[in-house]
Amino acid sequence: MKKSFIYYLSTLCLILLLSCQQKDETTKEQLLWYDQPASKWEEALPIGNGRLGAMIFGHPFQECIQVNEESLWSGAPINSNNPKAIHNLNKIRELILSHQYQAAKKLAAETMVGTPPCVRSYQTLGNILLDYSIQDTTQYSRSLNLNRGICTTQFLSQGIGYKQEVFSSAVDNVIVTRLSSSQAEGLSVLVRLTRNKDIQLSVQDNEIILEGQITDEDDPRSGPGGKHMKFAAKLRILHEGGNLIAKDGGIYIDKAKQATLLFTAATDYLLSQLNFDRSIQPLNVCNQILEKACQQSYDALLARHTEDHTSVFNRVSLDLGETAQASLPTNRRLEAVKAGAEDPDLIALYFQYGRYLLMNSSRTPGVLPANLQGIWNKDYNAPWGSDFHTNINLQMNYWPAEVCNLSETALPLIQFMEKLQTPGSITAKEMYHSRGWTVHHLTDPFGRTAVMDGVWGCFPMGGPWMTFPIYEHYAFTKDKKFLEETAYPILKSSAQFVLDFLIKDKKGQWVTAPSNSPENAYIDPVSGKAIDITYAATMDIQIITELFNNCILSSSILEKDKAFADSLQQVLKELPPVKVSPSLGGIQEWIEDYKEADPGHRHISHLLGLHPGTQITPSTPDLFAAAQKTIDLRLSAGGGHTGWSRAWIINFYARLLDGNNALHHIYELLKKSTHANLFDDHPPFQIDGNFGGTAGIAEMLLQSHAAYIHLLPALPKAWHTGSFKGLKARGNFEISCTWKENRLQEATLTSLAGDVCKLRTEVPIHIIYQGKTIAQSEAIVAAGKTYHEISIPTEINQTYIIKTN
Ligand code: FUC
Repeated sequence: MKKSFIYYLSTLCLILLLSCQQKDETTKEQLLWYDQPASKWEEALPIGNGRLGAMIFGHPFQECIQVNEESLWSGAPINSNNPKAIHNLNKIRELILSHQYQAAKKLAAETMVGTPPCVRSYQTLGNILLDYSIQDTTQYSRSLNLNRGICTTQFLSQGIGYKQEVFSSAVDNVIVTRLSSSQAEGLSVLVRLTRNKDIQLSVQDNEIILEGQITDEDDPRSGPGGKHMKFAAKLRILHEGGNLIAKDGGIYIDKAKQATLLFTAATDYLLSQLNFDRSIQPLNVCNQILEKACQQSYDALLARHTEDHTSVFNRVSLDLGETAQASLPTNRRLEAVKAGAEDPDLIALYFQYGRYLLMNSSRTPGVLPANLQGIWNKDYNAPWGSDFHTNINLQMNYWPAEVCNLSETALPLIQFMEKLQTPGSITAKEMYHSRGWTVHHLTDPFGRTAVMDGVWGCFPMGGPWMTFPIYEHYAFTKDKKFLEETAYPILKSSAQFVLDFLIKDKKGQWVTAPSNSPENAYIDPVSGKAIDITYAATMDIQIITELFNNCILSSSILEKDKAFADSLQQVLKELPPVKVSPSLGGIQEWIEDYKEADPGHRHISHLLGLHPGTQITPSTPDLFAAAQKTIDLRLSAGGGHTGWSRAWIINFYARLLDGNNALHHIYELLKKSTHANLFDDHPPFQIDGNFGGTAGIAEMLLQSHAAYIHLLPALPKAWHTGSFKGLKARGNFEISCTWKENRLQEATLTSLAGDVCKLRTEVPIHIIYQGKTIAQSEAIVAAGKTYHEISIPTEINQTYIIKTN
């Protein structure tokens, strides 16, 4: 590709042009853009509609659009609860409580780990390949417009201009690819659909049809093989000018002016059964979707998609200030950051990209939550199966959902959890003789809830932890019907599991056993060896506290189940306290002050109470200070080395009200754990870091977990001037805010539920409603610092202006 000054100028003009298209007055268009095609998958650009995802390479000669359908998984439902578990549970507990950890671990490995212990993998659907009959190009650019959800590739070749636009429409349930040329008869391209495994392909007139069924091999780790999920995909070509010719297993578009490719896919997976439903004919589903979509012109498809996408995406904007790098291609901006440059606008782009990725991997028409890779996966055997990991990763995926004004993205997770209660209650009963439901450290779309992988998978608190986003959905939306009909039954059932699972230790405290602090180990004082099995790891206590508090609050809001709530309250009093480690000064991770086996471990589970939990705040100064110490210790021993671990650290610093350190770790995330397409690099690609990073940025600007809304709680020095629009706070408040020279200027708060609003700021403020000042803040001191607080009753759907004095 030629590079010259003129080329750069023209590319820049192109980008400016792109970003001006359909510009909403208040929203600066967010673009990822490049002057080279993607040379590998981690440089390609993602689109999605919650169900159909695609990665677009933007290659001018041999384009590859790798496609996914969210439910296309290998494997099948299996009850893999180890039948020996229940007969050995008491013995394992006795061994643990008498500190015979090695023997406990051995017995747990023999009797608790699932049979079989592994899930299979989320799989790629295949590739749409486009071979253009051209050799060289100039003025190449490709971009992803986050506001509109459109990926555009443009270039010139021998005087002809080419443009490819791809979007995944949630409204019409199709991926639309528009190919156009600047000349009549200018577009000649061979279109193919490929997959290496388990399919049959056929071409009929203007359609390429793929039908398949995943065939799994027998595997002692993953279970019996067989003919499993059925799937189909269909691509229809609508061309303007020229001819279509069947060729090389695909369709050659010969000398057209432009063409529209409509693509859809389906499987016979049914969420309500967590299983295949053989009455579903995937090809029929594809036909129905395509017939409907074909009734729309390309312009109508585009307009419907854009309207829908922008209505969700444009709810939030963020301006952190710009530097000269803002006009560079995204990969160069990232390289500059890796070389030490600051680029606040790249951070704003990263934030918006996280929102974009969440809305495109977790919304209707999709039914499943965002997995380890969202919905984007190129492999048949993805890293960790691209599964739903429930000891941090799936939880992290949903941290931005509510605060970033994407409440509906939480619904696929919540619906999935509703269904998971069925196998989860079988696990609770068969393994632990408990009521309620749970899941251990991972699951798949077939609802595997047993102990998976190995002894470190003995994490029965996975289920209770999974319930946090359900209560958060209520706290942010104040939807009482949702609380009553959906949230509370799941929370209550989870709490019932905990009640039955808890046992008394020798001190008379309620404890979990077996337990672990996810994937970490300590030095067993008896054997001197690293071991991971324990009782009442600090994280368990914090999870139970959050869950029980959420249940107690729900019961009081719904005015029901008082006796049950009282029983939870009683148990809360008898849990071991969260302690400061006498030897280290940080939060103690284990029930005893054991020596750490891996002081720089990526999981920092014992800080769950700081984030995402609500138990460690400035109102608990000793724990607050110890949490800070914990992070220092982890970092000084090399912690934070995976993308998601770094992202969690950003959230921790935000909650510690330390904006400068939070910002430092945003830059570390960009420098060490980010691909050229801004995908998080665990390594390899894992999407949780994107979502955790996005949530962390929001958490620096607005917090509401501690019974008040804290405006700009962790603003770093370097973000001296900026603004955000449309973030959400608990209580269903929508908030916009501007600041200048590191000082709050003005904020507006719209009350969408008419709740009482309590605000905390660093500067004195007053509130104006209908032109009149209705309240003045009062100074308070918390954690040794002066803040200003104000509390007002609000009217539903009314906006209040917050001004500094
Ligand atoms: C947990 C983490 C790993 C990885 C995996 C998918 O097991 O400890 O780092 O993120 O999930």
